[in-house]
Amino acid sequence: MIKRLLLSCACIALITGCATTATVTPPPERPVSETAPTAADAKAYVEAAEAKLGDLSEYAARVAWVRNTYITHDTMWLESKATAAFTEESVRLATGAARFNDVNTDPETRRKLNLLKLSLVVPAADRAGAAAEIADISTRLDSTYATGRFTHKGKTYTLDEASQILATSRDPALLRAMFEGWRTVSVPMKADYARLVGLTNEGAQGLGFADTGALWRSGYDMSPDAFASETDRLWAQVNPFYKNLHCYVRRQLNAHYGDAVQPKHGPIRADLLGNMWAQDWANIYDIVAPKSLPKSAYSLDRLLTQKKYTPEKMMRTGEAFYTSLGLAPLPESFWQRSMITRPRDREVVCHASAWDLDNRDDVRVKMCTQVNAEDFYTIHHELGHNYYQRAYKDQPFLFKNGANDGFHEAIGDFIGLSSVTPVYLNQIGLLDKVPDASEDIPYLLKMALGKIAFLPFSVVVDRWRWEVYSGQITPNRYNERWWQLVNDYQGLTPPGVRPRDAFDPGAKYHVPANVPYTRYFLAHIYQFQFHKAACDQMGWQGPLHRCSIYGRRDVGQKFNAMMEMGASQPWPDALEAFTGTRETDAAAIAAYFAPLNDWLTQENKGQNCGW
Ligand code: X8Z
Ligand code: ZN
Repeated sequence: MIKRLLLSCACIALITGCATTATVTPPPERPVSETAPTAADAKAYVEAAEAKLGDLSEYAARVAWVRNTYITHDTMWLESKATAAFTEESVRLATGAARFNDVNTDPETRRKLNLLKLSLVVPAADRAGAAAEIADISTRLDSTYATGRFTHKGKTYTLDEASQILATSRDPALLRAMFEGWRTVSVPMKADYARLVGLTNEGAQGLGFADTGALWRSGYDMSPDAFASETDRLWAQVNPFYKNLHCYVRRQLNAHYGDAVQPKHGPIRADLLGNMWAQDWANIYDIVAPKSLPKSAYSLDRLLTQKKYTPEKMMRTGEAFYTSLGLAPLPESFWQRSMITRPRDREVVCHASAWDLDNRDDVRVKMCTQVNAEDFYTIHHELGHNYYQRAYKDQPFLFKNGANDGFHEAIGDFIGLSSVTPVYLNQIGLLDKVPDASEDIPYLLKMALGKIAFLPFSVVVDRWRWEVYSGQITPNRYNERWWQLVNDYQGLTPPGVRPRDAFDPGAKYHVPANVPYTRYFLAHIYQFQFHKAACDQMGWQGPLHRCSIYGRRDVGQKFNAMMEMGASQPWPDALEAFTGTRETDAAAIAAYFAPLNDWLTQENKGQNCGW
């Protein structure tokens, strides 16, 4: 997951730059005469800027790839230099774009001038040294996270090892140790992070935004305030369902662990939910599985191991889903250059990401894949980024991006929804027999532990950052406010009192890496809109959770047409092209989970829900 100049998809090529490699013509300098700029000047400015950024981006992406797949003092140095040079250039171009503010340009040029500003996810002020300091801090934060280790009872743990224990152990003391241990890694990040907030705010203000949070909220073809209200509206739509799930899960955890570990009332202990950030609860399915229903007939985790899947085979299986929709196979270079397992002998950024190194064909995935259901899904997620990148590669440079960042995150998740259906797993020989309707509730519950549990987490991360950037939260309240938000939205509590020096937000990748997170909240709404639209297009009559689009070239063609638009139009146009609607709406996710929500409502009768 890496920053990119253009709205910074978690997973698109970082466009940092090295000024010394630039060979293209620079954009026209400020005219010497005071004559007002014309629409033609604006168009020429944008074209020159695109040529320059396009050229710089390949160098930058390759430097970033090397640092991400081989963290050393020297690769950090290189990346930091490249990022600084690129940020300086981008700030110069974005600032220069302001002189066309009052020019009546053609719509395409106007959109590009705007995108030029919005592309700076971590903006620097237009003064000597600002970009360099930001780049230095960013690379250091990201590398501190990636190389983080802690010890417990004499043994050293990486994030993958601690996560594995959180997923499988049912020993509350050990779970707590892993949860707290990982959070020691972010303690030293706090001062850097606080400094970075001030520096990027200065940059955002230089570009005309109130602060960095307002800049991030401006990438959705509406005002930043309207966007914040939009996320409130969507959260309100799904919140009752989350409360239902929370209530049911808390009761099962209480039954399993007893009152001393998980009380009947109040928030849930965050380390009991099977994931380091309690953002995905699917790993505790065994604890919450409905006792009143037949035991689930299969576990994808077990099937993958039984059928001897390897990370490469999982990746090939993911590709085959996309090609079944009529999309082209991945280029040979993908297989040669991707990093799909953790290398034995060097430090890397393990957090999964998908890259576009040359804005054309050199797409790759970087992942420390493990053979389990979670990574099977993540592979489909990452490949979605790569297929989007390939679809819009013929767009002009500033439009080579998602319709918005939520779209970029939703593509692969939409495919992922079909890729875990029993009917598809049966078609590819992973599952011998498709279970009957008695497995619908267990299946939906498993899905909800992933998808519904995630929603409030994805709200918390950026609520916290928006408040940090606006100055509402100062460093002395960083951690306290984080847990307040976790309590309010997720209804969770840490397993014990947090130390005074803790900086727990830094223990989540996207905070040190400065990747905006609301994209994932949106993606969790969009992917169900895509899924429902696709199933409707197929004439699917059954329940949505049983629908799989595998092999449907008709759906693939229409979907690719939307992806080919890239960022060339406001996102409602893209949404409309595939789904027929211009609104983000939680009705599709609600329809998908409706049978489960009804079942949970019954199960929770008489319970004192909430916290
Ligand atoms: O960061 C990711 C992807 C890369 S864009 C692996 N995700 C979020 C996370 O891990 O926190 C996917 C789901 C949410
Ligand atoms: Zn992603």
